[in-house]
Amino acid sequence: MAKQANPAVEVQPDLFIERILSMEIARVTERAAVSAARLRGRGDEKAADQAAVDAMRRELNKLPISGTVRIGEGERDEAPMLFIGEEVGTKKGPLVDIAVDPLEGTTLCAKNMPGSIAVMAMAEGGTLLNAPDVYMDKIAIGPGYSKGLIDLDASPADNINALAKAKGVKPNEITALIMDRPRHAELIKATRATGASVALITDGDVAGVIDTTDPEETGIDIYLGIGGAPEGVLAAAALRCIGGQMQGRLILDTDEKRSRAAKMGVKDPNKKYDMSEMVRGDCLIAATGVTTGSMLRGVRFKGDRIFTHTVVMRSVTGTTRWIEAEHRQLEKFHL
Ligand code: VTB
Repeated sequence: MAKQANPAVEVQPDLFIERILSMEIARVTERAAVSAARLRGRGDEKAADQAAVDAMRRELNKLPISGTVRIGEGERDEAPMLFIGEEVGTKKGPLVDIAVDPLEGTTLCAKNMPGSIAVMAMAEGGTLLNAPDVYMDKIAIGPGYSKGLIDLDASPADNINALAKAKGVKPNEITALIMDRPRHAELIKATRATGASVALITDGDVAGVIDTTDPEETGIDIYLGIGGAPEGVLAAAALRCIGGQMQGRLILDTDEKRSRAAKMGVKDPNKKYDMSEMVRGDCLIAATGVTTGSMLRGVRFKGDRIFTHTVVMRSVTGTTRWIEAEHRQLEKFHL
């Protein structure tokens, strides 16, 4: 009788590891979120960020991967931990690129305002854009539209009108999410001039971009404007998993920034990146709520129990998992 194949060994080894990692990655963001959440509302952004970084690094180093941080806390000389280029993991596993923002929305956490998250992405080795910590001009919409419907170089009016037409609504039924910054005064004016509604956020544009993928739930149709480049790459990873369109351009407006970017392999400082160029391979992304936001509930502490809310997305299958976890406060597990 022919020997029965063991399904576990039939799976391509890399894919198999990646499936296991989709649970492990949740553990990493859960721990970072819990550590940051203990410092919610204390007015100390640095302390909250540091707590999240420490926890994320500790958990990352337990993962069976040979990881390299591509998007991290900063460049080596300014970030002692999770700096760009740092190697993480047990080094016994697949080569992967890592993008982290242990506390996205440090100000939101320090002020105990909605929407701070712990977030990280993992992609096949050598496939994540090596972006320096500069600004990025971004545009994003959710899934279901023809490719090229919106363009970073088109005017807000052209983009809003094209989106409204494709959605079958009037421009005044479109809502654009923009970060509330003086640099966006013209953009906000031009967007409102189309009749569209503008929703402003003070921080946290990874979640802001993700909001475009579920307009019925979030009320957001399009993301426009300038935020951090690292946050742009993380958002691109999420959209690679959920679907949608995104473009970004690094803002390299000084010689110093251009030379930093060049050292990281950016050949054309004016390049417009499609999301598939920011994240070129298969990826996984996880985010855990620190303070409650549009997408995730914040960490809740109840007696000796801790409750976390996490989303894990995987590009290979397009699966999105929502994980409600109940943890016990155990010091030996750093909880
Ligand atoms: C951006 C945005 C982030 O900080 O990096 C922003 O992408 C910094 O922009 O989501 P400013 O210099 O204008 O404050 C966040 O809002 C939070 O880290």
